[in-house]
Amino acid sequence: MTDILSAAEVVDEAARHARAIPQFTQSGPLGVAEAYAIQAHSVARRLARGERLVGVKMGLTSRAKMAQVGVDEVIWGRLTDAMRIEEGTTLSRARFVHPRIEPELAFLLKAPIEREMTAPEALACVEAIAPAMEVIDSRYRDFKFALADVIADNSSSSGFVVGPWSSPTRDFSNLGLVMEVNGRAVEMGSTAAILGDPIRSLVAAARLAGPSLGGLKAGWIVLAGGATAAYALKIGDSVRTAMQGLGAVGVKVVA
Ligand code: OOG
Ligand code: MG
Repeated sequence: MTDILSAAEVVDEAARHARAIPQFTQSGPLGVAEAYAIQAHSVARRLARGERLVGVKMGLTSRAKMAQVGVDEVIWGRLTDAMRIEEGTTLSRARFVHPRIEPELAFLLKAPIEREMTAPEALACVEAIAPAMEVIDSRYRDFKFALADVIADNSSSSGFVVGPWSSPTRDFSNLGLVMEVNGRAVEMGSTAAILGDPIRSLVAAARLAGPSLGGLKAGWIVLAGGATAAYALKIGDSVRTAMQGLGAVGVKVVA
C-alpha cells in the first residue's frame, strides 16, 4: 500500500511538473491491478487539489495505436476538468514532457451506465458524439513503457479537446477522418479503426472502468481511443481533426 501511494505521488508529481521518470517495471514487477490502484491514487491527489472527474478515456482500442506503443491491451484512464482544453484555443508546450496528439471520438452520456451493456443499450445512454483529440504525454522517459507502467500513468492522458456535438442517431461506425498540422494531412483514417465500431469502446468502458468508478455517470465524456497513430507536437503547430459529417476540432501549440 505504501508502495502504491508513493508510486502515485511519483507519477502525479511527474505530471504536475512535466518531468520524465523511469518506468516502474524496470525496478521490479508491477501487476495490472496494482497499476490501476496507482492510477486511482494519483488522480485522487488531483481531485484533492480541486479537480473534478469528468469522464473516462479508453486507450489502445485501434491497431495503429497498439503498434505505435507496443502494448496490445485495451486500457483506460480518468479525465478531469483541468485536462480539458477549450476547442480553438491554445495549449502550452511547457506544461508537457513530450506531448503527442491523436484523433478520437467523444461520447457525452445522458444516462449513467452502471453495468455491462450491449452496444444498443450503451448507445441509448449517449446524448451526443463529437470529433475530439486527446493530448497524451507519457511521463516515462522516451515515451517508452510496459502495460502496467502506462496504466499507472493514467494511460498517458494529459489533455483533451472536444469539437461540436452531434446527435448519436447518425451512423458513426465508419466515418472518415483527417488530422492536419498547419494545413498538411498527417494522419488519415476512419472511426471504424476503433474496435471496428467506436460504440464497442463505450461498451468496454462500462465493463473495464465502470466497476472501479461506481459506474459511468450522466454528463461524463468518454473518449473512444485514438483512431490513428499519434503525432508529436511542436511549438507553432495548429492541429485540426475533421470527421466526416461531424465537423472539426482544433488546437494550437504555443511555447
Ligand atoms: C497510451 C494511451 C493510448 C489511445 O487513444 O489509444 C491512448 C499511449 O499511447 O501513450 O490514449
Ligand atoms: Mg487516446
